[in-house]
Amino acid sequence: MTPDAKEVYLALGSNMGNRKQNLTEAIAYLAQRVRVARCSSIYDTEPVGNTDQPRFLNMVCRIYTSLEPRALLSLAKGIESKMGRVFGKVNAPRPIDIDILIYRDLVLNTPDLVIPHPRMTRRAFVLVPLAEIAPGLKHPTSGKAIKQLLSELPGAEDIVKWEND
Ligand code: PH2
Ligand code: MG
Ligand code: MG
Repeated sequence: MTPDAKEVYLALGSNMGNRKQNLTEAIAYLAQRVRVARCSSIYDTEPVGNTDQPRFLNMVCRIYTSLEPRALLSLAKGIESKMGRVFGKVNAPRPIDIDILIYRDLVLNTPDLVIPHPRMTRRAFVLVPLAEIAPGLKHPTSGKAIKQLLSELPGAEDIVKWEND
């Protein structure tokens, strides 16, 4: 590992096309540029927000990278475009969405990039897989461990471990 590699958590989601294959392909693209250390199980999740769209497959990965946050965001957006994501419509179905959840202990508030991800503490489709691989990880702004944040969720989201399509 390069000495300046940072521990970063990414969320991956797909609700268009072959969802499993899309996750696998996105991880392969990521692995060309960063070290993908560990990924969670895959979860089949009901759409949150715009509920009038297909169910998602979601997972999270711990990666190590020396890319700065903005460069990592560009990498993620580049992979999303390469995989056929059309930008413009907010919360429309997408073959792949790659979000930066946590970048070490960094707190960043800019118009186009907010870290930690501003909605992660409210979303079971993020916290369930994240608690699987990093239960004791401290969320930088709340100071709470991931498993604590998960225990505080109302638990209304429908999330099942994914077996097959
Ligand atoms: N992503 C969204 C909005 N809603 N719902 C689920 N279940 N999974 C997602 O990845 C997701 C969502 C915006 O990025
Ligand atoms: Mg997202
Ligand atoms: Mg996104």
